[in-house]
Amino acid sequence: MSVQARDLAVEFAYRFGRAPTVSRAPGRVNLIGEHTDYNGGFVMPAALEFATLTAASQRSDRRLQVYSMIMDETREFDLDSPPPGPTGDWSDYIVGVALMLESSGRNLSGADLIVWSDVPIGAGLSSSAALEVSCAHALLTESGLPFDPIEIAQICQRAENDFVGMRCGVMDQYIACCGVAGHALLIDCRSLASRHVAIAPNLRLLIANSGVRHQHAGGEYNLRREACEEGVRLLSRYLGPIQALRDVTPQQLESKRRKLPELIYRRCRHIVTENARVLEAERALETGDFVACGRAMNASHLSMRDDFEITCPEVDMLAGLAQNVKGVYGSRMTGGGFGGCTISLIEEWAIDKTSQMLTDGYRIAMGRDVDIYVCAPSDGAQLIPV
Ligand code: GAF
Repeated sequence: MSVQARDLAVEFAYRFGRAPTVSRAPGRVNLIGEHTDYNGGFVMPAALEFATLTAASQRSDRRLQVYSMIMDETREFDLDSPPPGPTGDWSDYIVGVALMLESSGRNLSGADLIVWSDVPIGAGLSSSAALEVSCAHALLTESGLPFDPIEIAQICQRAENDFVGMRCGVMDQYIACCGVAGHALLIDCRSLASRHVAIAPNLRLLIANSGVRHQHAGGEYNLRREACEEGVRLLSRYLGPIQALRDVTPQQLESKRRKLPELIYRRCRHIVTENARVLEAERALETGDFVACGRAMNASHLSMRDDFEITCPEVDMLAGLAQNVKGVYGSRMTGGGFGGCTISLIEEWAIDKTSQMLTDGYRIAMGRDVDIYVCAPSDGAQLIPV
């Protein structure tokens, strides 16, 4: 079901008897740079056309009443006596955002909200960040407060880190806030500066959803983060005061290889080589060297598979199938890992062939169906006309 802002406004008027504003925040696909964000490094995501819409209208009290059209469920909270911790419910993201906005010094009004989304859930396309950012945008709008994109991205990240319990980096919230149509963003996750990277008009981003759902909170994702922190702790004995793996070059890491446990070494190698690949991919896209960009994407997949160990047979299969199709420059898993989607950088004329090869190959090899989305990068969070 595709819901437009107008449909949401009609539903809102039916439930709450007044007209809402509608805020939109997109999901994302990451072209390259996986798990580098929480290591102070580089990422290159693009905002998707898939998005979460939040219809909202201010209340005179400090209550939040939220109806999810996807879940067909309503939740209510009082901003003055909020739940003490997460409950594992979809509403955790909204409560977390409201609490973090308040603890940043913003005084929110109560609001009635309806949320709807077409970002596939658990597919590594950042449905959580889209929900967080679209609700943050709606709550700020209804409270008459400005939306400062980079600061709000950090606040939404904090909601996920400190309330939901998932120690994610800032990439997903950043691109949901700051995405630019037609472009990927090269984000420096330490300085939080970004550059626009145009996606040439002849290229398409083809996303293949393996249907294997990832589960991040509290699991393997946080373990990868701990391994990186251990790497920093051990390496700083030899390399001086490094803050993050961002500060380590591939050469430095190689020179200290024997000082590290094998597993920690491989985790670190993924991060330091991935940072270099992001910058190479940016250079390649800027100069029209799509072959070099694709090479970096393919190498990224191998690094995630062998060093960081965050892929699974299904996404390995999809990346491998795409890499062998004419007109595909590169293909890799995108997102946090353990399932989800691949992204392939392809020529527009190769869409049909690639889709067919993935569909047939995946069914034969894995006995299941792949979902394919061809997307154009969209804008970040904004109010949309009703
Ligand atoms: C998830 C996280 F939320 C991001 O911060 C990032 O670490 C990503 O996994 C991996 O690159 O989407």
